[in-house]
Amino acid sequence: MTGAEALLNTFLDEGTDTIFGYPGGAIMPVYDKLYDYTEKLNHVLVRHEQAAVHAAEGYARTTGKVGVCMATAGPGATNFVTGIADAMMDSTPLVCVTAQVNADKLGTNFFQEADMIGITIPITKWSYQIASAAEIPSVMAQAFHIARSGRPGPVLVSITRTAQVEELDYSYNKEVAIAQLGGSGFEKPEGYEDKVFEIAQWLNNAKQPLIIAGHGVILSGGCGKLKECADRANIPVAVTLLGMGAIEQSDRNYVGMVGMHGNVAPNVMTQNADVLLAIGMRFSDRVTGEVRGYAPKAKIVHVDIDLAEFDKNIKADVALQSDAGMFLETLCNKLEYRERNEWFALHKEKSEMEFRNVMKPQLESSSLTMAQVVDAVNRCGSRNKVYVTDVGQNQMFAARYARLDSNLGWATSGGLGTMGYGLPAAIGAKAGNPESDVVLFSGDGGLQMNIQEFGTILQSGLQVKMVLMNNSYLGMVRQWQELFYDRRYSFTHLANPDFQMLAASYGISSVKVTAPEELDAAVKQMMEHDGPFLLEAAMIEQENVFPMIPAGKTLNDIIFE
Ligand SMILES: Cc1ncc(C[n+]2csc(CCOP(=O)(O)OP(=O)(O)O)c2C)c(N)n1
Repeated sequence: MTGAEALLNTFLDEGTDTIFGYPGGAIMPVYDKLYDYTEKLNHVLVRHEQAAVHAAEGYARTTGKVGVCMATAGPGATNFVTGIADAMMDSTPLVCVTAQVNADKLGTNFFQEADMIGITIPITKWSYQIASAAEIPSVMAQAFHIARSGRPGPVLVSITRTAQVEELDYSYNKEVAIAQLGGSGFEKPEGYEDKVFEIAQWLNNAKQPLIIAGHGVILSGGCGKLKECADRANIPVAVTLLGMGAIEQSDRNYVGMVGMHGNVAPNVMTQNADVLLAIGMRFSDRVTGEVRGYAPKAKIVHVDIDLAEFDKNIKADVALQSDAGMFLETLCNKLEYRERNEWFALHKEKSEMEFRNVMKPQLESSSLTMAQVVDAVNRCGSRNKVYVTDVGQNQMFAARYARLDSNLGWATSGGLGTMGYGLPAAIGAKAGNPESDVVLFSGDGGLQMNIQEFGTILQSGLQVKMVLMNNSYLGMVRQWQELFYDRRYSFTHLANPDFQMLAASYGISSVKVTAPEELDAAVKQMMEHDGPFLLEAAMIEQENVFPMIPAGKTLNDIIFE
């Protein structure tokens, strides 16, 4: 078969059911073969290559599988860059395939030649250029393995046109290909059990221990073990923005989300903990605030699969390289139950204070708030929901108020904070979860960053439920201008189109709400509608996300207004 056909067969051999992509000259041999594969492979035609990557991210994050996207050479390939960088920051397993000019034309500035290896080295786990068809099966097997193993991340495979049209004898021998990479995955090193025992002793002796669970817990499949550990030892568990879903929010040990716009209790508890166990998280600046004042009383235990994370932002007293799930499994039977009534009472006190001072006023406000919108969606419908957000205030309100149904029910752009992520990621999430209600929360700025993807919804028929929180501002930047730049609203007001007319032109039904009392009926209409739907919530312009830890301040410096 040809290299093009071989490439498609590697997708099938990897169990890929959906590819997000966009064709062009250099990748035409692959798209030509795809014409014969539509029964076996679902291809979602996006409207911009950046969206293909975000869609693959949304798919990966909400299915636990590797996301796959495909583009042509040159501008198609360079349009991937933001998405790839986003996936790298958020440890999202992707195989991104881009075409390249003929092998004998490499380096000649041939039409649509862009050096994707050079461009993507810093933002991929691995990147490789295939110059001959014979390499395709083994390189693709390696690509999928690298994307999903260890700390997951994006892999870029650039395939020359030559490799696509050449013939090869196809066989897919994954084990051999992976063995060629060397290494055997993560295995417990010497002394591992002793170190885990020592960590367990610290936790058992701690009066005020806190676990902070990050994305790594979800990626490693460690959520069940996390709950078991927390139950067994009676230790509160906080999550990061990307760790949302690692533990059920209704769990008695769950204390909320940490960080800049996190809940008060877990931030205060971080500052008062005597042992802080951070698992599968990287102490991002959005989590720690000013590092010099972070967790001043705590012995810090950092468990992560990526050695490079240790002592990068926060110096740990004990750092243990491990798969999060494997660590939790090893830890569990070493933990002992301790009463920690005062410690949990602190959580209760701070949560009630936050509810009284921030959440209740937002939920009961007479003008429409983002909190009310998220809350109304939570309350509607009985099917499993998957929440996807864009970036900005909408994202932080969603994070603060969304009630998740599963550990894969949440997709958001954390590390890179990429506006424009939401709409395509929701499309990918829906492609991967046809039985779930996929709900997007987006701002008016972020929606317009990839609004061309309405066309993808039109053509694919994917029933994404889109909630547009329209405040006619780049809200999060406006908030910072109000708080830290003397209310000089420099270029943050947006003159917006009529979003309902725009949606209608793509065959998307919609409703607009302007007052809290209209919300429930509109959300019900959206959820019950048999098709994609846009709910536009026209918000007040001045709404701010609180509590907040201003940039450069410590977790002690939470502001409420
Ligand atoms: C691609 C990109 N450009 C710029 C920013 C900086 N930025 C962060 S939040 C934000 C405002 C978002 O506004 P909007 O989408 O309307 O959402 P809101 O904050 O109002 O909910 C901006 C401009 C970004 N994160 N990503």
